[in-house]
Amino acid sequence: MKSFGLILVLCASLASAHYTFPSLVVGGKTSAAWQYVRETNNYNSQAPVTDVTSADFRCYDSATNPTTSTVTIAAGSQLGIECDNTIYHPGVVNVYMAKAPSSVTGWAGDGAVWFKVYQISAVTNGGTSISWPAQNLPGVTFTIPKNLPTGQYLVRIEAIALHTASTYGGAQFYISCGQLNVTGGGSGKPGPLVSIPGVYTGYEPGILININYPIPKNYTQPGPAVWSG
Ligand SMILES: *[C@@H]1O[C@H](CO)[C@@H](O)[C@H](O)[C@H]1NC(C)=O
Ligand SMILES: *[C@@H]1O[C@H](CO)[C@@H](O)[C@H](O)[C@H]1NC(C)=O
Ligand SMILES: [Cu+2]
Repeated sequence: MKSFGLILVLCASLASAHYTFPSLVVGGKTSAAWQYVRETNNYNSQAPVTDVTSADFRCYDSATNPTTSTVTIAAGSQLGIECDNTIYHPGVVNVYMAKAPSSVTGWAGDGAVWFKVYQISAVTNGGTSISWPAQNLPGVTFTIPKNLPTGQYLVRIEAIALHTASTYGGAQFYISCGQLNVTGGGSGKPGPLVSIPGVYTGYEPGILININYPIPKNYTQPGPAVWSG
């Protein structure tokens, strides 16, 4: 319980403890901040979203009305999504994508169009320990599925911080949406498809959870299974 109190104090006192995901890494090159990522409302405050039902749970950009460029990337190659800090808090990561009907510029991402392409979960050990492989990473890197159809996509990262998640609405979501032009794709059928918001109620065992005591025996990653193509 001692370390739980310490984390709360650190969280409240250090704005630098919070983070955004403003850059993409394509072909080993890191983009400028907000070049290919829609500028989020928290670009300055870095504060999280906590209401999983709000419209801002999707891309967190209602206040910025961002115009963003689109980066071209080949299916089967690596995409990085970089943090402006590190993923400071204990928690997990999900990355979703959604295919735009035509140009992704200005496309909102409405409807059941989102599928998961990557996740970093927790490591449990029958109740003796729990660890968070995403914690302190400078960002995430994953492969755009080789069979993903060619076209334009939104790519949405959510880093879920769980240090204050033991009451409803306590989990903190750090969110960004980037714009991708995927080339050389295949004929895969991505799924399961979900709506965002809508994918979570906030009562999931991996979202409403006390990670400190008792130490969770198991951890259930929020959201659908990863589509790997
Ligand atoms: C997407 O990539 C194709 C193939 O390289 C290119 O012709 C097209 O202009 C690109 N579109 C955007 C929006 O970057
Ligand atoms: C652990 O597994 C049990 C049994 O399936 C489930 O009820 C519980 O919600 C899980 N706990 C977490 C934190 O995912
Ligand atoms: Cu915090």
